Amino acid sequence: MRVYWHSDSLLHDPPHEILSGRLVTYLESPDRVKAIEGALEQSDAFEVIAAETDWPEDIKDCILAVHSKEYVEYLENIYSEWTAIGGDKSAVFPETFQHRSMQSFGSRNTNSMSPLAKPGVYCFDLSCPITSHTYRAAIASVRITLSAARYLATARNGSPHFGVFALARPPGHHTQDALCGGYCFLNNAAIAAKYLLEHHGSKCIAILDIDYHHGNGTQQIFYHNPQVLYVSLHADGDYPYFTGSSEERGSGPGLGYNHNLPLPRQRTTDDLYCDTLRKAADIIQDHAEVDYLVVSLGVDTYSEDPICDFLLTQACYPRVGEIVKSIEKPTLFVMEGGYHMETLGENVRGVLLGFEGRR
Ligand code: OKS
Ligand code: ZN
Repeated sequence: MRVYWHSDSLLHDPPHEILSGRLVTYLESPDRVKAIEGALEQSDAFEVIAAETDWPEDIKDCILAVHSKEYVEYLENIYSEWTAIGGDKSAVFPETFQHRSMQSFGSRNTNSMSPLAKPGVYCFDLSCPITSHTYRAAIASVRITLSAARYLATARNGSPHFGVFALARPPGHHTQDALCGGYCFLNNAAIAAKYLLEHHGSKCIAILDIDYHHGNGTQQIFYHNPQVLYVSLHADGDYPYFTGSSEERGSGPGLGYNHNLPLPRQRTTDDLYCDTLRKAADIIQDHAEVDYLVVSLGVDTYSEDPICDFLLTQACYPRVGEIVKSIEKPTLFVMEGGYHMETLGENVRGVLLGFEGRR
């Protein structure tokens, strides 16, 4: 299986975040990429490739098919605006959040706002500090994902089990059209889905999100869109807290194209997880029009992960890969979460080898 990565994705390295009120070292560290790459290089099943720099379609247009221009300009420019008025040089952090009850006095154009105010419009939490290199890293993450998507669309050899892995970082599934959070700046999986629809003649994409957390961003981006079927397994009632209920089914023409399968914290075992994943696979297979599968791959479902309350063992990951394989679609795996450094690489490798029918 081909694996795409890019060294620029390591440049995003914020000093800290706030987790349950504590100032801690940033969990979503560049070492994650090195750990995953190291584990994949131990197997001859993988070929690791640097994402190409020449991109025929304009990468910016692909991003703007998902995210607003104002939001992308925020990511690009806020660090210099913030430091110019004396903000801390390590990273931009929100100082306030524009709560919905504070929006009723006429919405001002964010261009006229102080650099101290903008993060409160474009961020929903404190996990998206923007350093001098964050924008560049986020673009690299998109480049990785689009390179993998293009390879999937052009080089697939007719086998229904054809897969490719985008070792993307920073992750993406929490980013909405104009709102970042949860370590995510640009929604890689959503951008890839749009790219396959608009540039490779796809009629319908399924996004299967198996990260521990609900992908509120991907859900929001495609909530009204019947061309993208979003199916998510995630911890019930955990971060990002306000989304992920099974009652969120899509809206307007998108009604019926959003499926949330929340799982109980403290009680989700390998068997319950795999049974639920088979239900997700059935939902996707019920939509014969799906021509590509995008998997938002998080392995923060592992029991030892620092922010996980499931009971999964490492033996679960090859089983997850086999179930994804059973969907029988050309498949783009896109990296999302996973923070237990000792097992992160092995667990990702387990999923991908399970998909390939190997050990
Ligand atoms: C608080 C961070 C809370 C957890 C963020 C979860 C990120 C993730 N600063 N999403 O899939 O793994
Ligand atoms: Zn996660």
